[in-house]
Amino acid sequence: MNKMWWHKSVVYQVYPKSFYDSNSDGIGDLPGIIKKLDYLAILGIDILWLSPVCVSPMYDNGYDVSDYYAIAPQFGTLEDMDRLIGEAAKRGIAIMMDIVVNHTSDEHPWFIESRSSITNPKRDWYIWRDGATEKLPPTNWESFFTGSAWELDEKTGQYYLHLFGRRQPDLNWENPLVRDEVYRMMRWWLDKGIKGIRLDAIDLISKPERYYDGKDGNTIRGMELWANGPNIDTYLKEMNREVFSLYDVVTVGETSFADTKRAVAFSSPERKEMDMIFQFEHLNLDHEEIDKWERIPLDLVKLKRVMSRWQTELHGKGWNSLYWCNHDQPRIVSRFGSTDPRYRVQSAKMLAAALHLMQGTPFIYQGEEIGMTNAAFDSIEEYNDIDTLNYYTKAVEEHGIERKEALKKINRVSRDNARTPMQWSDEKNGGFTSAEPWLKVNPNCRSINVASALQDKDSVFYFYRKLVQLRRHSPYSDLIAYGDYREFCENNEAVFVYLRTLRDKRILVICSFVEYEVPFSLPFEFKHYKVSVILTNYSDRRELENGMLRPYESIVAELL
Ligand code: TEU
Ligand code: CA
Repeated sequence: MNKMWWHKSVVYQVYPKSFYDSNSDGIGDLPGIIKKLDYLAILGIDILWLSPVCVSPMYDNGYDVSDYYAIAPQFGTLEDMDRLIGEAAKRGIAIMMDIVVNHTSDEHPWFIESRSSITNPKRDWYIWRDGATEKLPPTNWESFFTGSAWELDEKTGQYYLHLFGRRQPDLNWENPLVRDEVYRMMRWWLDKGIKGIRLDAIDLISKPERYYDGKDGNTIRGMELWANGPNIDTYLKEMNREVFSLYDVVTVGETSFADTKRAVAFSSPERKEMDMIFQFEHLNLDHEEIDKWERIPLDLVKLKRVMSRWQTELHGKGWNSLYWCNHDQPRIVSRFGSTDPRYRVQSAKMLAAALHLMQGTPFIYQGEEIGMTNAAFDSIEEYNDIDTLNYYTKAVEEHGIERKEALKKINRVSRDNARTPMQWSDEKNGGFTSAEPWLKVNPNCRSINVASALQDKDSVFYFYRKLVQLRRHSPYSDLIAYGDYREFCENNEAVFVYLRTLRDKRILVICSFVEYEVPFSLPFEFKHYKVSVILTNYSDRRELENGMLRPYESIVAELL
């Protein structure tokens, strides 16, 4: 496999609205991110992924773009963006833009034209169909954000397709003019000096030739028709030819329906599509198959199986992204770790070690590096996310679920869990803003915040920093980036154990996922090896003698 610069990189995701507010309007902004670049440089990351910053009505917080060539005024100006690119570069940090082109906002001029009449030249830039009957939409397809994926436009009497919110109409990728415009826009951003692109919901751009009803029992009704649709590879190869191949850029596609075979097709270097993808299998394990709001306990054996399968099946063929968190997912400590003050720090570190020593490019989501937890708001009024609010309305009004019950589910699952403002200090609003924040700050900012993490050498932050250093520049860098992977103790329900090997070097990663003590002994074949501990989340652990692992204990050891 050819070595690429991003094989040893670590990406940090910023959700601009919630990162740092520099001008006291309660909303994070680009100058705010610039102010915090030194902090990111201490963490040691290479790439800064910015969730969307273009002009948008913010119905879905920027994932609904109305002008691809300008910065949302809430966030700043194009000059601020240029400054951010320059200031980041000074610190060795590349900028990755989040490009949303499965759909636009309904306020995008293209859509305004498109909906103006059936004969408008831009009509065909979006997906318009007649209803199946006078009252029924063209098909039974569902949207990701609850309800039908079709919206009737009263004026022209036709329906438009929106796989996400009602105000996020899907672009018609079959139209070559649409594709050309998208590629032109991507080149414009790359010419500005960005070095990475995250492609939002990119596995949805190819719609089927014929439109008919989807079958029941799938994650989302209709998905077998439009997820990884017939022209997906054609479009991505074209995008690569027209855009990516002309620049030194790293690309990651968000593909929520990819299995490992699909992932190899997307990320294999010979196929020239994308560099890596975000898969979702590991985050789909703690909820019911077709309903993410219905949570079930995590089965560690299943999680290990999924992680190991992605490691082995992409090895030498494609490239993995490694992530626990993003702006759509609840916080990982609240999810696979523990928020109990006795275990929060240890479990956050353990989860970091389990992920970061695998093969792939790790992504850290803002606040993950200090072990931020879910929001747990006590009323629906405190939530902002469109997906959450749609679910609440439907659950309460159509399914008659008790308000309290619906709120309980939301507390665990809502995307706002990830979006509460970054906790910088124990000051008012966690030091995020001196105004009223757009979304409530988690009250635990009193104890969980950047300032105190930086002062405590045993903090989650320094553990992440250590993992970043191990990958980027250490005697283990090559092994972490390119080594083989092998899992041990597959059926152990408490401990995740894997070995990475490169030539005669090997490290063993041992992670306990439970809050009680569990017995652990070195796999038999290593009985006679010398064990040298490289990293551990309990400061008093110096050796790995056979015996017990403490709650959430994690040990990374070289076997010599
Ligand atoms: O998400 C696409 C996607 O697959 C989501 O449906 C995801 O599974 C869901 O949010 C989990 O709750 C992307 C963005 O990451 C998301 O923030 C946007 O809302 C969405 O696209 C529409 O642009
Ligand atoms: Ca601001």
